[in-house]
Amino acid sequence: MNSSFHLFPESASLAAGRYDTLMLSLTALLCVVALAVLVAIAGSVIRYHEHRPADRSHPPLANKPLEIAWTTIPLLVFLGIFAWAAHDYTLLAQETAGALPVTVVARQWMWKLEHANGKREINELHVPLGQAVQLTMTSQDVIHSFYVPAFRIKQDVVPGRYTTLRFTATHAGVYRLFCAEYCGTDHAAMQGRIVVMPPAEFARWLDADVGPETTAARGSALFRHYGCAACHDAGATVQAPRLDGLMGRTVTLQDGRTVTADAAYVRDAILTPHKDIVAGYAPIMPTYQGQIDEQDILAIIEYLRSMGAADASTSR
Ligand code: HEC
Ligand SMILES: [Cu+2]
Repeated sequence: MNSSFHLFPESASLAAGRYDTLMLSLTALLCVVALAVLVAIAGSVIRYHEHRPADRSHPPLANKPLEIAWTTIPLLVFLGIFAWAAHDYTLLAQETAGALPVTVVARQWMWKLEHANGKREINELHVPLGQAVQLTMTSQDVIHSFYVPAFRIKQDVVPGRYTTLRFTATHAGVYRLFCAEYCGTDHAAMQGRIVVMPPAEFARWLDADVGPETTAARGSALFRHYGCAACHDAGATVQAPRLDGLMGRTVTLQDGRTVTADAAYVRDAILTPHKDIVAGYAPIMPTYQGQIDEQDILAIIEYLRSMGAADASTSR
């Protein structure tokens, strides 16, 4: 990073390219409109200057086609811009199959990140160049916001729910990560770095000093540690649903509603088990509210995911 003046921050992701195009197009359009208004004002000032002969009778004038045109054309143009921006925006939250999963847990005042192989980082995220990365984020205290100007991405990180963010870095380098939601005394210090590396170098980095367990393996151990296995594993004497193949499946609840088992559903099942009861089962699962932290919940979800995703046709 050099100190010379930049009108825009560096542009280092696919989203950055998309948003810059949108932003510049919008600016260009506004310039055209502003210029047209300025020309009209300047023209009128000259033409109707006090000392110039001009028709000042001001006859009423109606021109329906003109009025319809200047109403509908801008309307269509701005609706078009809305559709364009909305499309770009949805791309950030869309899950992609091949994306590299990274979990993010924010707290006052740091970022805790974990890769699927169990490698953890604090205030620093290493990612490979040119590969999609999928962040699943939550907060263990207040609302934070994950903001990387060079990637043109910003997403609130909210306690009690998962938000996602997807990006593909397009330039190797080191970029700044900020918290963009005022979150207390040291909010300004809640900063980090995103390190974008060539894929081979990233693979080496990812495998170096990695802990003994993948996130899924840690989740599996936690599944036993918290006693989940005693009810949910095959052979348990308790009547509880098997959880393999759960992720992505449609679950029918006791009150007749159906929900898709995603990360948020599992999190709720663990913390507020009495909210959504699976059809055909008794509400005997204990709540783990206050006993399990966000990173452990994410690890259990990763474990459930590793037990196979459902094929979309199975439901119950
Ligand atoms: C005392 C037995 C028991 C324990 C311990 C237990 N559960 Fe459950 N769990 C159940 C039962 C019974 C249900 C079905 C009724 C319901 O939805 O509450 C269930 C439902 C679930 C569901 C929804 C399943 C589906 O098919 O939609 C998930 C996910 C889940 N449990 C995860 C866990 C996790 C993770 C743990 C450990 C942190 C755990 N459970 C601990 C008994 C238990
Ligand atoms: Cu913050």
